[in-house]
Amino acid sequence: MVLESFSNSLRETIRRVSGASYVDRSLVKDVVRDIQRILIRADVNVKLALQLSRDLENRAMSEKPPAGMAPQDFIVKLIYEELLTILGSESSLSLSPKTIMLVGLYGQGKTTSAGKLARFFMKKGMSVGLIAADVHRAAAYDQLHQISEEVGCNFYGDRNQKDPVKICRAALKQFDSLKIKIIDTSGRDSLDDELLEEIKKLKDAVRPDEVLFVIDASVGQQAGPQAKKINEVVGITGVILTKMDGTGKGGGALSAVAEVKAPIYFIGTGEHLNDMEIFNPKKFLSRLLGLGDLDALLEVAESAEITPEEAEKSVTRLMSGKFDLMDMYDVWEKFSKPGLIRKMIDALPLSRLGGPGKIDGSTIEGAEGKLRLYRTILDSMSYYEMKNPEVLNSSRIVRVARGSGTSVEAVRSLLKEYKAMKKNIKNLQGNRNFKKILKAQLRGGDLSLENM
Ligand SMILES: Nc1nc2c(ncn2[C@@H]2O[C@H](COP(=O)(O)OP(=O)(O)OP(=O)(O)O)[C@@H](O)[C@H]2O)c(=O)[nH]1
Ligand SMILES: [Mg+2]
Repeated sequence: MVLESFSNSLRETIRRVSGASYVDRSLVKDVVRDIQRILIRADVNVKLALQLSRDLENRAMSEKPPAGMAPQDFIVKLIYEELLTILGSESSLSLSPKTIMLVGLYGQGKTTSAGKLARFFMKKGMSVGLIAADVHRAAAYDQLHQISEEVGCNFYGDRNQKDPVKICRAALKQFDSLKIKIIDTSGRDSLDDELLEEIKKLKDAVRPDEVLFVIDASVGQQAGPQAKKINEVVGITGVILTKMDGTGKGGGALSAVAEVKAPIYFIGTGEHLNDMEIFNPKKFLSRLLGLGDLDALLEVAESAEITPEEAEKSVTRLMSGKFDLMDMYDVWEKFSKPGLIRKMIDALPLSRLGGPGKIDGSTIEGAEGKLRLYRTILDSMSYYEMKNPEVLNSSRIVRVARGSGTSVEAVRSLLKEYKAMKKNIKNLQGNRNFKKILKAQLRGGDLSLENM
């Protein structure tokens, strides 16, 4: 995977910051130096790496953590925010009808991406036409034609026509009723005036809504100047970063993206036409850093309601494994606001939950309803029972069920859940990341251990 070593070293740095007993000038200096070295090693443009590390240092030295946020977490937040500036703004390609022109050098993945885009829009129920405007490579026509058959979309090409402008004019006329038109253009092995001239002419004639720059994630330092030049000539509106499944350093392509300041819309993750993902810079970076949806966590932490000391106390108690029904009640009473379970789950790294899509809306609604029911049951227990759940035998269970106006099954299911929760907490003991998430959630007044 591209960026793997980049990711590993960044994670290492994050771990070092999180694990530091306090934050001082020398830690900040060390971290800034680390980040700078990691960026340069990943092939990020030196100027950009220096700028970023300088900004990071300035912010770390001058800004104060918001109330309730530990200085360590604050430094992690700054690293995250500064790295995000390289990845560009968050923006997705709209689904309105449009003409898209793909540009880039030889072999970067333009033709493949044209097919992937076609499939993407087809899946959204939109009609698509692919236009073969690469007049230089003899096999280009056949390649795109074959892709259009695989995708099941319209195709326009003319083997005998050597002027891409004429091809596009005819194609757009024929495709007038289609929602999406995608133009595949020629590449060159280096950026020459001929290519620039060709794509400029084409752009002026066609006036596409989007000019997408296709770039292989593993290209090195030459990526920046290439992107800059193409941007000057045709104005890049978005980027498709291909071959993210490859073994490159990735920093060169990212520098190019930072240079043109256009959003990355998609990343290519394989040769197959399904291997394309919508790019979300925040999610991508959080994954790279191994932090789950850090942004959501930080938002929660920022709306601090209880003091860090209180949060620390609760977390320490939960993590100690001494967890009785009183604790469970405490947690539920404090944190059973509607909507918060979703937030908590969304903020967790997906891997810990067994992959995306596992937890849907109805599960969450169910969890919230159950939470209310369980609180009613707990209200009918004595303090002694809550501190010593093991004394809850059949007769006590019947009494609690009656007292709370619920059922024996409901009480038993609460006890079952309590046991499972206790076991989960035991299993998660010592997991630093979990502790951090928990702490942040507690500070924000949001916690449910349901579904974990
Ligand atoms: N692994 C991987 N391979 C890719 C990806 N995208 C494209 N490729 C491969 O890269 C090679 C070049 O892709 P093309 O789509 O032909 O590139 P192009 O920019 O159209 O190339 P020219 O038309 O020659 O300028 C092909 O072998 C593709 O299968 C990707 O995301 N991952
Ligand atoms: Mg091509």
